[in-house]
Amino acid sequence: MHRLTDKQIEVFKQDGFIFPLKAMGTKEAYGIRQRLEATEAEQGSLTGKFRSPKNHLLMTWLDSLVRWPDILDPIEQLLGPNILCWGTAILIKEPNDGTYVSWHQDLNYWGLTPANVVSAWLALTPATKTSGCMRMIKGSHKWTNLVHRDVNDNKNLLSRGQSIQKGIEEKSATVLELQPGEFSLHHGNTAHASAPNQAEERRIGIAIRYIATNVRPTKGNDSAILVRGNDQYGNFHLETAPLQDFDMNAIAEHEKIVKMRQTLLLDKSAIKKASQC
Ligand SMILES: O=C(O)CCC(=O)C(=O)O
Repeated sequence: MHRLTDKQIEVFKQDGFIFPLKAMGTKEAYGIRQRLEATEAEQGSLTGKFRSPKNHLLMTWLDSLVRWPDILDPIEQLLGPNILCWGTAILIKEPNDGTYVSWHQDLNYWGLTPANVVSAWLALTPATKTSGCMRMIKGSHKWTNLVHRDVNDNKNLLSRGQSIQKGIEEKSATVLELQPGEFSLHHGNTAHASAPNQAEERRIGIAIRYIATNVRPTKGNDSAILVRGNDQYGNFHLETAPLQDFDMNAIAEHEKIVKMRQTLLLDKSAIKKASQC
């Protein structure tokens, strides 16, 4: 069990993020990368047709990852014993493909309140300054009313190109470098971004969105999967885990849930892809 120290919890409260934490060894991370790449080989690009915030409903290896004890234990220290996973994002930047993530706060558009929301971002390949790892602004989780604007750009991995308009001092950003098997945790209001991958290898990360069961959806009916404890609130439709990769029931569950999410997060004009981040 990897418990956070009191100091680490304090750093999270002050800064709005913490890294690097260890989920697994490099061999195990490589094993997960192989499962991911086998899925890509069988099903097609996970950033194209199968880009989805609910891939954990289709892939058993991803379902295991959202329940990974060495990730959930620190999450429990931050969110309490009853935890839902609201979404996952498979975030791949190919070498020199130019894709990036603009500065944003997740909760600006996720439609969740209160802000008991923490993302774990697990590296499956080295996430370095060169490969386009995340950058974050310390203390920005306490900022409110930051104006975001949707900026249309196909290279932006965000669904609507949501971007903070002003107030970010790039120079003050912390660079969250991670080795395979390591992860970071960030609060739902922490301002973050990432630059294109200029390394020779793919940059592969998996983001897992955790919420406490007392969180409520503010934009209509929403869904999540219980990963620890009990759900005493019933604020979310509870999703069903896949029994096998891409089996018929899993595909049907995924389709139903993704439709619900798309209508929640995207403007009708912007339904070009399901939102991941
Ligand atoms: O993978 C990235 O570079 C950015 C991911 C992100 O914005 C997130 O996990 O909230």
